[in-house]
Amino acid sequence: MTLGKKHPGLWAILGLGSIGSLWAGRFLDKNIPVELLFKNQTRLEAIKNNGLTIHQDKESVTHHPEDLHTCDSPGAPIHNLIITTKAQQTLPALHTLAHRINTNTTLILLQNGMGVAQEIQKQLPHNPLFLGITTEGAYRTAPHTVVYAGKGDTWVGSANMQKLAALHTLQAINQHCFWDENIHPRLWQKFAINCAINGLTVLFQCKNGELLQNKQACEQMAKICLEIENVLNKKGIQLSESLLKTASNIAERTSDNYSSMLQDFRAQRDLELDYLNAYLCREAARLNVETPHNQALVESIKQLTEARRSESTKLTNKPPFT
Ligand code: KPL
Repeated sequence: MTLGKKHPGLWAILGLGSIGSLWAGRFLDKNIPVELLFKNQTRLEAIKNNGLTIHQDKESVTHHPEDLHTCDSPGAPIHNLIITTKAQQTLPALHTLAHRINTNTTLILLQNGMGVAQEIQKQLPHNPLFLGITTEGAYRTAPHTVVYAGKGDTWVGSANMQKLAALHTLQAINQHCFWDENIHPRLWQKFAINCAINGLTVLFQCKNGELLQNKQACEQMAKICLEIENVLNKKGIQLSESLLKTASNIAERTSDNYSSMLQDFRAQRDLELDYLNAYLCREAARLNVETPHNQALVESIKQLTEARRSESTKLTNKPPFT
């Protein structure tokens, strides 16, 4: 397939975490030129030196992408930008990349959480903006190695009523990528599931499935889910079954996974909390809905993060041989 070959700079991926790497692998598999954009030189070097390896079903493929740049490098305007950064990293990354974005740059946001799309629309009100959500599961075992742990579907829709001209390319490289005329309910459903599971796995320091074996976690999940449902109801978003039931099923189906938030916590990365449960609480306050259990969860995770931060500062500052 030579799709896009005559148009260098047509596609770029910002954020080479696990989902970004899967998409990068798909472009490279089909020989469609894609530029990979990194925040800093460290991960760029890791992939440049080792290639990008994707493990799937006991097989692995190593790609050797050539078009690797940091966001601050000079370059031509980007036509289609797939953004797979963590929510909290998105605006700073787009800011560094601003010299390569013009009003024709199509932005496709594929990440967990809520709130970034509004932030982008404030900064780049004229750009075609598309929002995606995926049920694929993947995790990194090294800066240049990704395990494709669970097949799933990716849904994309418009944030501002536009048509995605390049959808055919996404669908040509991923047959499980679908268009959704009204993506918002789907985004809210995924958001609700992430709010119900991710924070609790950090609080209880456990795999998704272990939440269901812990009485205290189950009780907390039930209360958190009720509050989330109240917010969704107020927004007119219908769920096909109770959130507790859906979240429990997902926790069961992904029982052996560490949630993305727990992975971030353990790797000492910033958490998506502001775009998950904290976002929910802000939205709830706006709509006059009470969310004390979500609020308490947010506070507890902030305390845990703070405690871990001061612990690691203490360790780094410790004189040797004491
Ligand atoms: O999407 C997820 C995540 O970890 O972010 C869940 C559904 C919780 C699966 O791990």
